[in-house]
Amino acid sequence: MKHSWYKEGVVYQIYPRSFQDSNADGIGDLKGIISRIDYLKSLGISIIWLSPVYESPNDDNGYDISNYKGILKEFGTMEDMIELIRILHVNNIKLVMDLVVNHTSDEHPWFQASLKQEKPYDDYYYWEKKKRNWTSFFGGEAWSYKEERDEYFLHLFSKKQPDLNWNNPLVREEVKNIMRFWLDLGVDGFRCDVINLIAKADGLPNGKWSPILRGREHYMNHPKIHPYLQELKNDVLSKYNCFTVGETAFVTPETALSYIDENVRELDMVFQFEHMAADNYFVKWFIRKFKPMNLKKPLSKWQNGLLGRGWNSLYLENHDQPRSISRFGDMNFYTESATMLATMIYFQQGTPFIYQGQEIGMVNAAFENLDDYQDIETKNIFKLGRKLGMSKKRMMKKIKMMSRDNARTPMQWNDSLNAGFSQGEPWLKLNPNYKNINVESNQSDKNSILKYYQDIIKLRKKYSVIVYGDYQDIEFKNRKLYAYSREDESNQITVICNFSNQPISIKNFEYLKTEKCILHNYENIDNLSVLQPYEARVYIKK
Ligand code: ISL
Ligand code: CA
Repeated sequence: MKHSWYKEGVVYQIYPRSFQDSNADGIGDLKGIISRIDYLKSLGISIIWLSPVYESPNDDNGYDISNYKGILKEFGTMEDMIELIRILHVNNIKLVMDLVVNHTSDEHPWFQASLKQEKPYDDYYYWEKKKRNWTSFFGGEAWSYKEERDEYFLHLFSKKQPDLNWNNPLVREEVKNIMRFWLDLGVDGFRCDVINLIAKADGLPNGKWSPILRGREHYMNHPKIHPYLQELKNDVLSKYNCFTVGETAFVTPETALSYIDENVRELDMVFQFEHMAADNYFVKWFIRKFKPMNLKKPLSKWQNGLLGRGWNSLYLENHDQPRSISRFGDMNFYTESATMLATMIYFQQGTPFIYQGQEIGMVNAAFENLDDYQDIETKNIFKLGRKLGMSKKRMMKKIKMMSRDNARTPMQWNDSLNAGFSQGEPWLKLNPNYKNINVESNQSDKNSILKYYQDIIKLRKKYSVIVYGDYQDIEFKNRKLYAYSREDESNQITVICNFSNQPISIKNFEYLKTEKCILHNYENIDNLSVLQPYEARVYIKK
């Protein structure tokens, strides 16, 4: 694989609303982020992905943008933003912005003008006399009526997130213009929100029957997307030293390669979602019991599927997903399972993405009361479930496990008021466990999860085999074990993870006794041929 800075870096995702508040209004902000740069440096990360900070009515916490070139007042000013970019760069940290261009807010001036059929905006969105039967990602219909035009418009997400009409060359010019604006300010790339949904089939036909996302065959990875992405690449991205990661639900390695193959590179990498279904039936509300094999299978499929052809993104968490320890770990082996999960994912081939709080072992908040949740998706799904006849209890059980707010509770810095996040009333309740789980408690414990993340990042910088080496599964059929090797011309490493709460015998790995263990998550290795519960080890051939 060709070498690049974004392949060698480690990305840290900041959800600004919940990271650090600087002025006691209960909402995280840009000045708050600036005040925490030392922490980010000490973690060792080299790239930040910042979730949206643009002007927005906040129907979907900033993923509904009303001004792409303005900063939401709650987060600060454009001066703060420019200062953040400057100071990150001084500290050798790059910044990737969230580019949300499948849709805008309905309060964006383009939509307001489109409503009034003002030229040239009349055709910036999808307007139809007859509604289609498509359903939305957040539940309910995806086509809604507007009296002003006596027409229906498309919104794959909330009613306040109308989809942009990418057929319109003017829309594409607007997007390129936004990208240039931010790249010229110095940002180093984009995380492209739901980018594989931007192209819709001509004529917007009705969808075939489906219990979820009816109509999706007319917009998911639609072939028309490729010329659009190539246009962005040729006219803008290729002119800057930047990278893109596309958020692409519903892709296989094959579809992904149509975007990211080293010879195509419409996008530099994608977020795939197949391993996020390890505890559900592809729709997170259809929960199934977690089985390690259901995590290992898709991860290995992606490692093998992209090998030598495309670059992976490595993640277990983001602002849309519940906390990974709660999903895939074990609270009875809290530190062990958290560090095992980190070993399992971050020694694979690809760029690591760490979501804020993951590195200190934050877990699901699992609030009991619906009123404690703020997320529009959570609220909508509750209503929908009730409408379909499901009991309150059943719906709350799902929400406690799967709500996006599990990942959005404020960052836990210390055990003081509001975990050091804010001197005011936080916009979303804290996880009450912040007294024990926080940055400071991690910093003062030499065996903490945070220390382990720091060690992983240091190792990645030291051994390029961790970045670029080829991946190969070991004993794939063993359901309690996740083991693999990474290899390049000069080095070979072996990663072994016990994915169970029982000791397991690993006699076949005795050959490792001649190799050097560079990382493990127990104080000592008592017995080379037995892995303790959730034990993880990384060996390098001497
Ligand atoms: O969050 C999800 C499931 O709980 C996903 O279906 C999610 O909506 C989808 O991956 C798209 O996510 C992105 O776009 C949304 C926004 O709400 C998410 O926060 C964002 O990551 C609309 O912009
Ligand atoms: Ca604030």
